Amino acid sequence: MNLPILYSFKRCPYAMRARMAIKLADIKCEIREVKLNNKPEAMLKASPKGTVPVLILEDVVIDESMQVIDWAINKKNIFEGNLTESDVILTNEIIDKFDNKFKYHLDRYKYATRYENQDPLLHRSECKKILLQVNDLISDKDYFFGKELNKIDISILPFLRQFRIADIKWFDEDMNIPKMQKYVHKFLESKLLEDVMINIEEWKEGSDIKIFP
Ligand SMILES: N[C@@H](CCC(=O)N[C@@H](CS)C(=O)NCC(=O)O)C(=O)O
Repeated sequence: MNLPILYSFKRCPYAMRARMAIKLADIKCEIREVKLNNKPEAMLKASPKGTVPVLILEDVVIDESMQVIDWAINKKNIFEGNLTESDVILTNEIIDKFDNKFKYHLDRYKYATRYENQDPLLHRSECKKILLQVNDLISDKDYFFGKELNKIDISILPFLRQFRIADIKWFDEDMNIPKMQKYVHKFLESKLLEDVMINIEEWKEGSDIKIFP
């Protein structure tokens, strides 16, 4: 049987969260690192919208990161049964908030020059407002819901990492949301992040097969 093919880009937060789910589920894939300014024909043929991650299975193409995560969770029952019904509802609400509102302001903070007439600090303060709301919901243990890693952690932490990178000193020293800062740092020091942030040469037609994880 052919391995699933995963088109990925190391620093893309969407691809990162998909790789984390695949790593946790330990599903072997052929990983193809792409450059966003030079997307392979084969990827665009499978998914013309041209975003990563793209996961190609025998019978279906999954080109939305949350769907890749759900596929991996369901296939291997990772995170099985450790959440209440209201935690599941909260998970969906928070992921939605990050994918839409937070990401909107994050892009205009981190990549302000790509947008016209945008004040990056205004967008940073909008992001901070969201973080303050979310902060009240985070446990004081290692992960969002306590001691166990869950879908919510792998889904939102890549965006928090990106937010920090926009101004590391401000995030670490001046943001002043200690629980959130601790939550992000725990992730930055994790083996899971190390395992998914591997350097892989750009894939071209005919490249050697690289297996992940
Ligand atoms: N909703 C998509 C978004 C994926 C996405 O936007 N990925 C970015 C990279 S971080 C991308 O591929 N952008 C296309 C481009 O820059 O050409 C998902 O969750 O998979």
